[in-house]
Amino acid sequence: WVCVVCGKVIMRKGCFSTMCVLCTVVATVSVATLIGIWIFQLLPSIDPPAVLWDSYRLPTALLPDTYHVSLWPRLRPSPAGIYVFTGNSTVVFRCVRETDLILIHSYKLNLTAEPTLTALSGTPAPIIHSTWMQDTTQYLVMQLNSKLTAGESYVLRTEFVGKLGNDLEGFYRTAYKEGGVIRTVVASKMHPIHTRKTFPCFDEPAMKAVFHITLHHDRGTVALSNSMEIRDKVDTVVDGTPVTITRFKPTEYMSPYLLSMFVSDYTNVQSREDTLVRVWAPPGAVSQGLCACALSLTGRLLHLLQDYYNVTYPLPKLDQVTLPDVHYGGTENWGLITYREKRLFYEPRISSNRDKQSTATLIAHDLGHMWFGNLVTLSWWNEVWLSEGLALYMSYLSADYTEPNWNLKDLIVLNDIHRVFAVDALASSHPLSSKEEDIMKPEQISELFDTISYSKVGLRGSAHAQFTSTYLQTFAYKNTVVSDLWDHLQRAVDANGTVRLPRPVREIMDRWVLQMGFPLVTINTRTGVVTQQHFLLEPDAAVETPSEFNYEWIVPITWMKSGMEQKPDWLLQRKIHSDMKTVGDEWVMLNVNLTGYYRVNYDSENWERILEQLRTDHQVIPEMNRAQIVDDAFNLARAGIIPVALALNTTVFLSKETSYIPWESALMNLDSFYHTFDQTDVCGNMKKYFKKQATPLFEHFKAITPGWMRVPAGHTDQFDRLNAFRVGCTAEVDACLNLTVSWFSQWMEEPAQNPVDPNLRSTVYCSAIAAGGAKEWEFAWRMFQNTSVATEAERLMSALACTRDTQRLESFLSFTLNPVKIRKHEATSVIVQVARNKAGRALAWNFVRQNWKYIFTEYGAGSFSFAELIHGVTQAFSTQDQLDQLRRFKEDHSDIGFGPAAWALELAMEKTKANVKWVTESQPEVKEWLSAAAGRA
Ligand SMILES: *[C@@H]1O[C@H](CO)[C@@H](O)[C@H](O)[C@H]1NC(C)=O
Ligand SMILES: *[C@@H]1O[C@H](CO)[C@@H](O)[C@H](O)[C@H]1NC(C)=O
Ligand SMILES: *[C@@H]1O[C@H](CO)[C@@H](O)[C@H](O)[C@H]1NC(C)=O
Ligand SMILES: *[C@@H]1O[C@H](CO)[C@@H](O)[C@H](O)[C@H]1NC(C)=O
Ligand SMILES: *[C@@H]1O[C@H](CO)[C@@H](O)[C@H](O)[C@H]1NC(C)=O
Ligand SMILES: *[C@H]1O[C@@H](CO)[C@H](O)[C@@H](O)[C@@H]1NC(C)=O
Ligand SMILES: [Zn+2]
Repeated sequence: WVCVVCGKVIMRKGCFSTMCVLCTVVATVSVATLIGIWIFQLLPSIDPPAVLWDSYRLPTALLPDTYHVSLWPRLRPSPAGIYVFTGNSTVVFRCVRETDLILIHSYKLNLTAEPTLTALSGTPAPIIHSTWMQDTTQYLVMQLNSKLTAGESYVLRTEFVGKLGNDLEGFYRTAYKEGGVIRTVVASKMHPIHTRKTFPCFDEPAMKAVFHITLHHDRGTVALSNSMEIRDKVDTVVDGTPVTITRFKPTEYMSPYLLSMFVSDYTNVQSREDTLVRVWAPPGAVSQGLCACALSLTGRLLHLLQDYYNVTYPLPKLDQVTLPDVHYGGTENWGLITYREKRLFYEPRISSNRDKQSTATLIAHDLGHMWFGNLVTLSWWNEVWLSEGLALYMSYLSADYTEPNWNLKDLIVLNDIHRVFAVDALASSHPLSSKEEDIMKPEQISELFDTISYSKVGLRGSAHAQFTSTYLQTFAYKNTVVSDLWDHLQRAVDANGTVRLPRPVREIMDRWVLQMGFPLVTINTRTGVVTQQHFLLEPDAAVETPSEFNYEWIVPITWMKSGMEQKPDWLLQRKIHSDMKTVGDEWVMLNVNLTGYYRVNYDSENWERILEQLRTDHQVIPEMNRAQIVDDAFNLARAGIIPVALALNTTVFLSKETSYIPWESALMNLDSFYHTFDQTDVCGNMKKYFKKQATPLFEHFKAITPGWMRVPAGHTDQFDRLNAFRVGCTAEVDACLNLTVSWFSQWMEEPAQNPVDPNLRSTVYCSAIAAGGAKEWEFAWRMFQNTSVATEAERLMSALACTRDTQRLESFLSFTLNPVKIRKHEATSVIVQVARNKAGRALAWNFVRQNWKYIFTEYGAGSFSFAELIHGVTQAFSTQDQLDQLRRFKEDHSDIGFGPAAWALELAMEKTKANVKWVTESQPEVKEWLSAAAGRA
């Protein structure tokens, strides 16, 4: 991120002026807030349980040192017809406080022998008097006949059998198809609390230990784990079954959730410098070269991160494997990262630029976790946003380094900040950090991760290598709490000498982290008075979360005046500041380049001056702020703070705008505006206005890329071109529609020769299918089933939802209940895509209502993102009737519940309520504005 005060950035060197520190700091928060949406279940305080095994947190009397774990996944069903794995585990733990009770996490495991306990020293150990499973808190409990001695170490051995399900959690099985043959793969996802489903363990992030893993697996398959395999693999026969036994070197000292195991017949591509890097995939994918891009990116990123942090990657190897079924992007297991395959594969002829960008940022994110998260781990899940935030910041920073022309640091505004703003402006939002005791139960921990899609989180800040490096070095192999980071930041500030912060770092940060939401800063240019207030999309909404800071923030104010002149920056520390010397006839603009996490409002004269500047020469205002002005205005209008006509006025300059970022921001706002109002009588004029604004952009790019045939060199220029095309087709510019139809029919005539530029494909497919009929749809469906390239499949799948034929949409929806047609992890996406189509909105909603029970009980959270589903399906709700339906939906299904979607449902109701109010109140004004605009056309 470009830090304003320091001007240029500065990839390697930190900058430590006051404002830069604040940039970092405030930026941390912005992500952070998004991550804060994980943390929603604020519970009444829990009474201390009467017995230890009723507590969701482990007692600290026993601390693990090492584990030896031996597992055997069985790829043929047991006589009872279920898939299982068998195993045994030995854990050495220290007793730090005497106790006659052993509590160790274990869930859904059946013991196949009595656990045995011995003392490491050889002296007699207490006898295990009784053993039972405590399912609510997920413990294996062992009551001893006498106490363990403080200072002694003990060895506990267990033997067990567990289910090798296809639920994508813990140790599980999945399959991929190649050359028409289905092959089984055994994978794992322990993060955040599934290690306990694999073997009994102290399953909390602060319970770090060294793990020695051994895997029994079918001959001819390859087994992988976090550390390097030991060379002398053994082929043997156990219980009449031929197997290979692979042992792995001891892992680093690490949290149990970072474990990973993988058994497959995959092959790999590899490179070796200091670290052996391998990318594993099905043999066909590897031989097609789909992993080459990931391999080369990984090598470069690993280098960069080690230099940047000045901390070596501690393992001798880094494996990355692709999985066909997962709904997350990647999981940062130390030394064995797993990815969703379509996010990792890259095929130059078929993948778009956006695919490449997403691969680079994803790898960078998970590599960033090798330090933030794996080497240094947050003590408890309530503060997990910090490692996510830092990993995210690093993902942009380092992806930006590998692809300097991509402008990634600016794109973060679109990708992340706007999304965070949207959620965090609701009264039902939540602070970033919750209290440790509020996140206790397994469901709560899972929910933290369920509502986020890792790729959506963003973090900005100025370069911060200096203090992150000392932070990492100080806390390597340890656990931290967030205040450790503030202390480090404070020390860095103090050590610099030239920097003076008006308040301690922690005091500034607490306001951003411990209270939800963000400020709206208002400047009155006539009086020079600057104020801040908690910004709420629905100002009358009751905010139930109290804040000890009274919703006051310490806000870094950056600003510019006409002619790009930049003034010294300062901190808004109170609700009111009455002395900003800006009075004059020139326009004033705050939050230059959106370095601060706040929205801005002005007095009407200043708004008018800014609009005038946009009309006459919009490029005087930085791109990022052109985007932000539109976004702020629409949100302020929704909150009833400014007239909706003013928000619409901020879109007038678009007819001259050709840059990607402002257009993308405007599109997001206009799109949601359009969907909110498309059930009213302003619809026709709105379409006309949009078409009028979009046509020049379409024509501009058509001209500079003769007939859309030339791909511009710059990354954002390519996005620009794509956007222009998309805008053109969305606005139904005839030239655009004709082009898509003709390309698509060319393709239908010669399916082996797809004439469409990969970057334009999503738009072309969607618009051709919308315009076409059964023939086009069937063709796309066939291509969808036949393609082996995941990104192409995804494009086709989205496009299938674009048809206007409601019967077809209905049957497409029903396919989501049949995993043979639509894989489980794609189901959410299909339903949401259908809901985005105006013709499918009601169908998708009915479908979710009717099938909720089935969806909820049949598809585990591992394959279905319930929160995303609710959010996606209700996004355009804006009528009283829809609000009533939402309420009824909540009542009707209270018996089975909503799991991780419960909060999404609350947000949906709040947002719908705000929409209803907005549409009702502003419709006449919108109508008048649009008919005047149509008149001007
Ligand atoms: C705003 O960001 C742009 C693009 O990153 C940069 O070129 C420009 O210098 C920045 N403006 C200021 C005032 O920092
Ligand atoms: C302190 O910060 C300034 C301004 O960012 C920087 O130029 C200087 O090198 C820093 N000094 C030290 C000792 O880190
Ligand atoms: C564990 O035991 C229960 C109860 O006997 C049984 O239903 C379940 O199938 C067993 N699980 C495994 C993986 O064997
Ligand atoms: C890297 O860290 C080492 C200590 O581990 C330190 O001596 C060295 O100065 C650091 N290098 C840089 C460039 O900060
Ligand atoms: C919007 O722009 C029109 C035309 O320039 C102007 O007449 C009107 O006052 C503006 N409305 C607001 C609320 O700014
Ligand atoms: C775990 O126990 C050892 C002996 O201590 C056996 O040699 C292993 O075969 C066994 N592992 C499994 C998976 O059963
Ligand atoms: Zn992450």
